[in-house]
Amino acid sequence: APERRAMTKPISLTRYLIEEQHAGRINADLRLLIEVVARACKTISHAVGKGALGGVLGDAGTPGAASINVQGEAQKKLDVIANDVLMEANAWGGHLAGLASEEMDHSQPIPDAARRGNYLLLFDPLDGSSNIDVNVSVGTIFSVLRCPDGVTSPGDEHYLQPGTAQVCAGYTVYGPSTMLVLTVGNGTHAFTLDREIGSFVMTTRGMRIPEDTKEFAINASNQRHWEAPVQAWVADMLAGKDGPRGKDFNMRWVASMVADVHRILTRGGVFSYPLDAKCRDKGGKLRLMYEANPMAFLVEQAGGAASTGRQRMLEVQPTALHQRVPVFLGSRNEVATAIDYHRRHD
Ligand code: AHM
Ligand code: MG
Repeated sequence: APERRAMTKPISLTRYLIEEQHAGRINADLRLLIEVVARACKTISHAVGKGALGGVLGDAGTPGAASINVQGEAQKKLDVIANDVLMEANAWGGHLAGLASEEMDHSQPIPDAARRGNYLLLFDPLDGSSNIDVNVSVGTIFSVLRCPDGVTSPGDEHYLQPGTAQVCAGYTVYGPSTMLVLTVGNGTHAFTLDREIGSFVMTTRGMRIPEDTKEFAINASNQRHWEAPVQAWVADMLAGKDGPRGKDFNMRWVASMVADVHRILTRGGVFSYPLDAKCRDKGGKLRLMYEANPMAFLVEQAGGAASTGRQRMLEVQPTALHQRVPVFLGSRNEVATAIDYHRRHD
């Protein structure tokens, strides 16, 4: 007789969240908040997937008058659509005291007391949007904080909590398949969107980033603008087997942080967006609250490390909602090596 193999049925995101609630790790409000974000990401996934057929590619605004966001960057149509979808979905959910987006100048409190909850949601609605028009992966990144006690109408200052205060972080990558990667502080787990059924199904429980790696991600066109420690670190990797590192390295750069971090969570590697002459005045290129902190939480929960090069990312005390930071994250031993180069050069 053919051997009967024990079938372990994959669980849905909904079931995973209910189990976390029963284990006392999240409450019903946070569970429902994550469900609302996941539902919004399905809508964004659908819009991204339509591509040119949906008329959603290209710049927002009118020809000759491109719309510019708070970061001083031209907005893509899909940046605006993704932001609207997330705003719309979350404003009436009842679990938030306020929300903040990379695409909006200021955070927004939830005005209606009947629809107000205790959490603060931050998101980058469509990260890597320079890749939209060329059909390369983009993503949504989000982070959840608690609204400070007694605050009913949170302002920007109430979001300025270090990354260690995050109660949940995640991203959705809109790639060949759409995947949601999530942590509520109990490991990092990956869910793949089953498009026919319309639900996220857990496909990896407990992602683990290998401690060592031979793969790095950096925009090498900025090389001449980097600081001395980064110059030395990358030069030594490029020197390969015969150099001080004694091994050959490979390089990958998607230019969508979500896709680069997803690769690192899947097979290891180190991602870096250091200070350079172009972004030094701003403190870095990537945003602490919408990009660096949620990714740092996910990476640490998968056994990796995340740093500014000089400080653990999650311990940075934010001073502004749209603050930028240098980023080094991924395989813990390689991040430690990058930190070591900073220590030696400082
Ligand atoms: P965005 O939020 O405006 O899309 O910018 C962030 C993106 C990251 O996804 C990516 O790592 C980086 O910018 C790419 O930068 P570069 O264009 O210098 O390669
Ligand atoms: Mg971004």
